[in-house]
Amino acid sequence: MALKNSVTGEVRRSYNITELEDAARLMRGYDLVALNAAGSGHAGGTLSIMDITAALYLRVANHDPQNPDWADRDRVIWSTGHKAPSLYLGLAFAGFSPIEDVVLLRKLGSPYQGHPHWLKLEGVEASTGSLGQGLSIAVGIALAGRLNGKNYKTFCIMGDGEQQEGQVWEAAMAASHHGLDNLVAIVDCNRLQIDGPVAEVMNVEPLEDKYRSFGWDVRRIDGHNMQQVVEALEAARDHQGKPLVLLADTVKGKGVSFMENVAGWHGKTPNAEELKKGLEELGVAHRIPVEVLLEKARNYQGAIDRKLHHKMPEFNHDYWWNRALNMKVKMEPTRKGFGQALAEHGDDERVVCLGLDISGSITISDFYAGKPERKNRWLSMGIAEQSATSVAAGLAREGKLPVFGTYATFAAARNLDQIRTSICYGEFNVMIAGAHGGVSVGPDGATHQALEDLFAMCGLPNMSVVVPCDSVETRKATSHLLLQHKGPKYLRFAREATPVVTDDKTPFVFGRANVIRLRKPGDSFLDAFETMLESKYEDEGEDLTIIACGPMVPEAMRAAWILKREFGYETRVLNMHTLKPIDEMAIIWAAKQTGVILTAEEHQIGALAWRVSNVITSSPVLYGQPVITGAIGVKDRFGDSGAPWELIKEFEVSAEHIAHKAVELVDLKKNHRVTVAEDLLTSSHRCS
Ligand SMILES: Cc1ncc(C[n+]2csc(CCOP(=O)(O)OP(=O)(O)O)c2C)c(N)n1
Repeated sequence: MALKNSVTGEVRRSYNITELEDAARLMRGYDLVALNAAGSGHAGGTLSIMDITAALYLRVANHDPQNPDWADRDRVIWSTGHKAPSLYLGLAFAGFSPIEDVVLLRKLGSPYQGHPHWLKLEGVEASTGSLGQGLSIAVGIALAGRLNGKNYKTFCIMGDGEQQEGQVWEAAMAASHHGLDNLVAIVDCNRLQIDGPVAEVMNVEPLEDKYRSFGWDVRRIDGHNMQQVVEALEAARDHQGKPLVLLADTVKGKGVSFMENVAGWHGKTPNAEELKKGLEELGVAHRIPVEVLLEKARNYQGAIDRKLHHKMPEFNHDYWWNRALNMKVKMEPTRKGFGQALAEHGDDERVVCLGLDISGSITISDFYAGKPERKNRWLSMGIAEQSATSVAAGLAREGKLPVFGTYATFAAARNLDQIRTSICYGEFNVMIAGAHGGVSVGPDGATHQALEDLFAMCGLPNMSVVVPCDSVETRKATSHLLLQHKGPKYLRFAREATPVVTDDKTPFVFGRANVIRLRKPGDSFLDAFETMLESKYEDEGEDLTIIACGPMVPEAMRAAWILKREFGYETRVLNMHTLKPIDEMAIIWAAKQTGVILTAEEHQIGALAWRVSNVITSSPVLYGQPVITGAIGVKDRFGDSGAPWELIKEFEVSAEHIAHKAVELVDLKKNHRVTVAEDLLTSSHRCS
């Protein structure tokens, strides 16, 4: 029985069915409060899994909150990482951590990341968030248990939509092949995923037959009948012979009437009114200190705000977006332009769009919105990025113009070999949308923040890579790549509302950079700048060049404003929207004419910086010419949960950071080049 003292073997606390039902109700209440305080997260699936969570953490699994690393403990792997709040509450109610701390969910630096990280919170067994990987981890842990002569059970919690990932079945095969009867899978069968009912997105049933044919024992249970849940889990603890899967029939949003069975509540959180109503319906309103919890969250947030404030380089004026009385700018999610272009060109019969269960959010569903006649060219693939990638290659082989997209990390990393071999090697006309790129995707945290995708995409022969700077440029880039450009193409854009800094008249030529110059600060940020093709630009003897791509272009423009107003420096901003093929001449001229090149990318430093450096160091025109370089970007670390604009500050990719670095570089050029270089030499000599 669970909650043991690992030293004495005594049971610390034993819950009966009524107590477990009560705990699950209360956990649901805390879940709603945490989601409300976070302002983002997953209500539906956290509520559907809560009864199983309570039974597992408070009664069935052997573990000791006083000794989280107890070698004999049962392991619980949350393959379905987006249900992290349920995991956190299971641990907290079991005594691993203070219950009230879960309200710090999804806040910057908090152990309660948007998706669980095993190094940040005791009791978390694995870092998950990319669906379909947990069962393989569980297989590994179960195999290790056997090798180490341990008797622990490994439980793995998955979603029913998640069953669409091929890796689940590779793991299922391995589990039975290795006879892992110390492994128990639990599938939260709530029958909904993001794009709608599982049966419509990509039918996974009959799951029972599938698992049986893979060599598993199978049991279907009512995932909300506590008696049945406990009995099934306890039997599972003693199960022998084969791996066992429990298919738990559940209701998404269980316990809150207006959330139950509504797909829209998958990734939504309750507002204050909905929270109040939800807590009342659960019958726990009087038992949860809501205000105290929310105050705790606000205090934590206050500390974050102060920390970030101190992290920001200071100038004489406040240049943050739309804070000054002038230089106003419109904000719009960059991803919108993608959907607009697909809607515009979707009548072309060659265009087919592949759905990967995140369609509304990345706007690919705009392709068929209000156009039922296009529905036959909307092909739902489910949560199966690897297969979809090769399906796209097959479609392209037959003359179609396939488009697919999802979070950039699942669109360009998980399926990398498929992109390489199925698409790039064959030079197929496939458009891949890496949506929600960069840290600014926000509170989902590191697993969902693509910061390496551009390395891989730029590294693939035949691949073209475009990183547009705003929603307007995203629309133009999508249109061009879709209909004019032949071959594999990767379009990377952000999730957040970002400044709109181009308009219909702004040139967009694939492979050709634009020069952006601050002319006259005024009411409109956009109108304060002049943008032209670099090939049409005449040198104006600027002090430096900032080369940027994606949402770093508006930041670079804002940096140019700071540099002009505070230091009188003139900046040439190069919008390098096409990363591959990169506009070499634009870089060479900028290096030659300004002598200072600073790159800015919302990515691990290098996708842009190293490509630019390569052009500079390998161009004979620049041999013997001093060029001072610097790079702004993420510095070899994983992302974090947090609000999008907080992360821009935390990861030091704001205009203020760009301007700060620029001053250092221009200073070197203007005054101290010799002294600083000598200092550097002397200090490296001392070190060696
Ligand atoms: C590899 C991967 N692709 C896409 C996503 C985005 N995503 C998060 S939750 C989800 C739907 C999951 O559906 P299901 O497994 O049924 O979970 P539930 O409905 O119970 O929340 C998707 C597509 C992801 N996290 N990982």
